Amino acid sequence: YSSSSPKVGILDVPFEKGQDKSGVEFGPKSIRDAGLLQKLIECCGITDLKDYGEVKYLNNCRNAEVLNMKHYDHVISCSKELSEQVEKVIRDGRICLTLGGDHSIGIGTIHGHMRAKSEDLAVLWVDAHADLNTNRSSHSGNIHGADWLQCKLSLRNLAYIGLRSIDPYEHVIMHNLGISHFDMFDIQRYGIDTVVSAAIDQIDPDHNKPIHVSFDIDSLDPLEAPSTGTPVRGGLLLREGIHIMTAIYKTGRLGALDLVEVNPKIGTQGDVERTVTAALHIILAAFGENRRLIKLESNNLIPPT
Ligand code: 6HN
Ligand code: MN
Ligand code: MN
Ligand code: MN
Repeated sequence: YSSSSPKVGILDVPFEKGQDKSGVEFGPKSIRDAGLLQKLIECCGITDLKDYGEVKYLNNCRNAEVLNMKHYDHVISCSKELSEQVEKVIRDGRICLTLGGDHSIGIGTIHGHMRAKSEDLAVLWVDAHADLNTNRSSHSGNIHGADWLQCKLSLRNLAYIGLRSIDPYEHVIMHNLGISHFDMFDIQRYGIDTVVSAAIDQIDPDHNKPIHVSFDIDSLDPLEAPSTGTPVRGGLLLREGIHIMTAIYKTGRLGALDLVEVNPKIGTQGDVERTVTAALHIILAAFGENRRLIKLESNNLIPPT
């Protein structure tokens, strides 16, 4: 990986209509208020950081009603606009950091990333859930858990880490289509370092593709990140999440990162702070925070006299 710091572009998507709980639309603001931009500069040495602001959309596909897909029209309208914005950020030569919002925004970010770089994109989906339902299989009708298969992404280019709550139908699709997935059992058994290398090897065997990471904060254990809409116990420790992102940083091929499902309206003030700082650490690790510390320390070592 190169030692010069990457150019970064940040997008906010205060979108909440892919799920039922209000508050996730304030995720981007809560992460920014914790000092995101300044920390990217100070802790990761990012010198070229451009703020693209908030993605706003017009709901202009009113006739798009799909059975058992709540707010399908909004999700489609927002995804289209988001896709264009992500494409623009990446065409500007930047890594696109997208702050959600619920996880339905992954439809737009992956689509935009593919348009800017290549359809041969490696996607790592870090989540307690597989988010693989379609309108026919979903029990909840919530799109954050559904249906981004429509994009042209080859399923060989997709791997999951952190799974522990999978609907029966999702498990059937995952196995029938042979989608790589590493659940909590695998992490316990092999350790996070082995799991993340195996995941990267599966989706990017020649180590030459742009990488997209879609990080759902609920992949972390609720002890680490309680303020989220669908917490599931038995999840990743923050240090495991950080390890995943550090491994991605070291590839030097991160093209876009989504950080989604932080809901600052859930839990106590302490819960929210904990969740937001966890999100912050995940993002900073993806941009080399921990690697940089190691480098700085070794440069500053004063030999004994
Ligand atoms: N998330 N599989 C469930 C559903 O509603 O389709 C849960 C999805 C949760 C989505 O937060 O990642
Ligand atoms: Mn998700
Ligand atoms: Mn999830
Ligand atoms: Mn399985």
